[in-house]
Amino acid sequence: MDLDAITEYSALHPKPSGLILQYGTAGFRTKAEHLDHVMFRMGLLAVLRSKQTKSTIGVMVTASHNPEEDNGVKLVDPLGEMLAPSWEEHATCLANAEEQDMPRVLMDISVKAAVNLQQDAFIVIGRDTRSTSEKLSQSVIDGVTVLEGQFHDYGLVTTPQLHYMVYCRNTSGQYGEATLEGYYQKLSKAFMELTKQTLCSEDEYRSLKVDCANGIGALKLKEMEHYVSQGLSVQLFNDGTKGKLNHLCGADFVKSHQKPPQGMEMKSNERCCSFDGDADRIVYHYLDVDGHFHLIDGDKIATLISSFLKELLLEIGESLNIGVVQTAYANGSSTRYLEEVMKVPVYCTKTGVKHLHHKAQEFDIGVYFEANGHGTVLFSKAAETKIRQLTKELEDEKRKAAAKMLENVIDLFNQVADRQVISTTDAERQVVTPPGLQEAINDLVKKYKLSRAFVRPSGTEDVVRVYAEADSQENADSLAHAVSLAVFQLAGGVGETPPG
Ligand code: G16
Repeated sequence: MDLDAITEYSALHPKPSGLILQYGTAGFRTKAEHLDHVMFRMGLLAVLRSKQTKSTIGVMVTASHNPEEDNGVKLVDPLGEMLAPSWEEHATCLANAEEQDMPRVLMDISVKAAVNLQQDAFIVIGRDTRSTSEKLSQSVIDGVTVLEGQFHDYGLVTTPQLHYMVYCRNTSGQYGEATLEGYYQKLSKAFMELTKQTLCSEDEYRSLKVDCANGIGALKLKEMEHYVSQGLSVQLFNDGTKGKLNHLCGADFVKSHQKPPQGMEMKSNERCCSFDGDADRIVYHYLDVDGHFHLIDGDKIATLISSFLKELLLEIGESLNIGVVQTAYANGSSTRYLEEVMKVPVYCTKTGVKHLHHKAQEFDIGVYFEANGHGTVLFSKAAETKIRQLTKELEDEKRKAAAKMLENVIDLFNQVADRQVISTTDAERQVVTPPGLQEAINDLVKKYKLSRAFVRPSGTEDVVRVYAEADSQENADSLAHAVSLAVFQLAGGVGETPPG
């Protein structure tokens, strides 16, 4: 490690004094102007992680659903999953090190993590459409090159695309070809095969209006459109030509406001969906004949997918186990439905794709979705092998067709993964500190029927999130407001009191 070069280049990416940042739910996130040093340092860290794992590591520059002014960075581990927790700690240490301590902190990490510094390193980099992303990804590249890592810059890509590239490269192309063309080919082939086997041939099932949140999803869907055009006809809205990223549109807006995105014409019974800023969330929605808005969020998507998979397994006559993983945000009715009607075991983890993904790996087939639209289905290696084998061995036509459908589902799902006053436990459903807050929430919840509420510090924005459900929208709103006031009073809220 050339410590002099590190010191010299690090001075070109100075850390604003006093700034302390944390590797949060999905990496570092804050105002873009505070991130240059973090990007440079994550370039350095990615090289160390690559040397340690002897694998390609990904670096994605994005702040996803956050406002346009924010930016962020997350590292992608060898199998396309989120960075290992012990390395999140190294990332936080390195991001917060004072300038003069940088070489020492890097050496400490190398020793602690037993990094062989002689090993080659390869990093792939991607970014979203934020105006600050290009310059910030250049700072990542500066960090990579100063440690003599090799890199490939994929430029503008969605977060799932970068995860895919990492996984492909680390499986020597077995998972797919590490190019955008390879990504579109793989997904569209599975999608087209699957739709051929279902009742999707009628036009009304084939058209989809897509709210692209004015982000990268628009560019990439335009590229992908012709690969799937025979099975799906998409109409793009909020494609970034005029609106602002994530502003009054996109999956986060639609989910949290429970209303249609601006900039999209919706007629009754048309199928619509929304992406977020880096296109790793999707929620569906439609207006019914009376013009009422309905949201098909992650909870409902998980329910539909697990029902579909259960039906296929039943048809094949295979007893692979299915588990569904949710977070505290999952609506209580969806959990009850899955457990009591579908008879599928449901587990709850902390917010963050990394937590859900980890739990979902325990099953033959693990379905995980956050209510906000992040999610996928994981097949264990053994389950995948079994299913692929059945497509060849089964003689009964119906069973064989069901096995083939499952095989296409495997290929269709991109299986790679993903304040501080308040602390929580029980998968973030119970507050531990400040004292008295959980009791206050319990008292409020008792006043409403079929109600639940919880609060937790966000890991991506400087806010406390409040969740509430009850037997009617009005009661849920009123409970949410009462809980917000309790948070404000007991956890030292700043600014104006939450409006009713
Ligand atoms: C990220 C994470 C998600 C999480 C969301 C909100 O999403 O990947 O798992 O649900 O942040 O997290 P928090 O409530 O801690 O702010 P994204 O789409 O912004 O990357």
